[in-house]
Amino acid sequence: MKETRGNRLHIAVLGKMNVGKSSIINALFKQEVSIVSDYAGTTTDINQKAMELLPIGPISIMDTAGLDDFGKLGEKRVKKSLETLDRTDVAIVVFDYEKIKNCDIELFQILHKKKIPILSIINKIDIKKPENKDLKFIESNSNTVLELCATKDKNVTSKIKQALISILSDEFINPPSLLNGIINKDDKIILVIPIDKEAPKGRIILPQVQTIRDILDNKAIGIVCNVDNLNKTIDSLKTKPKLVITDSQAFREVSNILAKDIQLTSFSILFAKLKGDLKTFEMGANIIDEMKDGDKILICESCSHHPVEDDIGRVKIPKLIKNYTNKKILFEHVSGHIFPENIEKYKLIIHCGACMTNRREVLSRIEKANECKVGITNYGITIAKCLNILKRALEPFKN
Ligand SMILES: Nc1nc2c(ncn2[C@@H]2O[C@H](COP(=O)(O)OP(=O)(O)OP(=O)(O)O)[C@@H](O)[C@H]2O)c(=O)[nH]1
Ligand code: SF4
Ligand SMILES: [Mg+2]
Repeated sequence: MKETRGNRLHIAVLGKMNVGKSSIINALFKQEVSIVSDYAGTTTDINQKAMELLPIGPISIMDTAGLDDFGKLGEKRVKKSLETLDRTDVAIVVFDYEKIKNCDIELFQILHKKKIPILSIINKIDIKKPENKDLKFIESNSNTVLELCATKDKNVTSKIKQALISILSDEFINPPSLLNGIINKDDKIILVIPIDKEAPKGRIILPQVQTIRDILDNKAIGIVCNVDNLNKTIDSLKTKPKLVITDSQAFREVSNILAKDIQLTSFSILFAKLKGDLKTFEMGANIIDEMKDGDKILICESCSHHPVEDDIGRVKIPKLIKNYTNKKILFEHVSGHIFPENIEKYKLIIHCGACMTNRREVLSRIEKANECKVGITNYGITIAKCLNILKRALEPFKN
């Protein structure tokens, strides 16, 4: 789906001349977005580029002219740089070892007044750090501070993404709704909810409740059924449903029953989108194709629910992967807010649906996995992959 300019997270990169603003942008995207030179005043106009910054999503980055530019032309440039703040969602303020100037103090004042979250970056730490009192001043005025060397640091992208994830407002971290952009008013949506031994007595689980609420919020029509009466349900409709959402456990059966022209996905995949990032999770699931004997997979559960017989993370997923790959794969499990430091030893991390945690935590884990070059995916995507229906299950999100 094409994002409008208004939905993009707008990031302004500001600071004095020559501190390395353009170098940081180039290091963040690993490409030459902006011209860099040792001449103070290289960037003379706003350089605004629309980019994709996974797992955060579509962003618009604004490189600006230095705030200590001088002369008639310089003052005009400073004015233009500060005008970006009217459309800025988060500011990256760059410093090097040079002393704080009035323009830095004024910038912080404007940002505080506009309530714009601030990531301050102290650049060129390969040369030296600013004085302690300046460091303290920067820290006390920022939401978070990073120390970097834009020209040599290998992890600039990951460090900046982690920092952004930690300070962005919920509005940018959480997608507007579960089914946003997928369903429209009056669409018929069938929900397949098998009542098996894992289903809690007398109620339905949170992802299903949330999906029903989302269907109602979108003024669409929700129809709930079992796998056994899915065919009868479809036959009873005058027009075909826009989408069928099934519990992952019934994915194979539902996929076999449904005509190919009816879109199908699972609750778990909806939650992969809501709580994580579909593109990253799809790439992660495709790593299953490359698995070799002895490779390790970390199963990561966000809460320590009581493991039941046939538990999805401990029994079902390992079994599915074993059948799909025919390899001897080793599985380890963690639960709760624990996320191991040394994830490099894993070939893949499979995250649960994360219904009891927030997207910020999952995004932060995705970024840690990216940093260590370890694949990451989630339960629903893994199940669809191992049942050879991932392409179909992701189709509704690709329109
Ligand atoms: N040693 C060192 N040099 C750096 C670092 N980051 C940037 N530079 C150098 O600093 C100079 C200025 O970098 P730019 O990225 O053009 O700085 P800028 O803030 O965009 O500058 P203006 O556009 O002129 O305001 C260039 O020569 C860069 O190569 C760093 O971390 N360490
Ligand atoms: S947070 Fe994860 S482990 Fe806990 S119930 Fe939800 S999907 Fe299962
Ligand atoms: Mg520049």
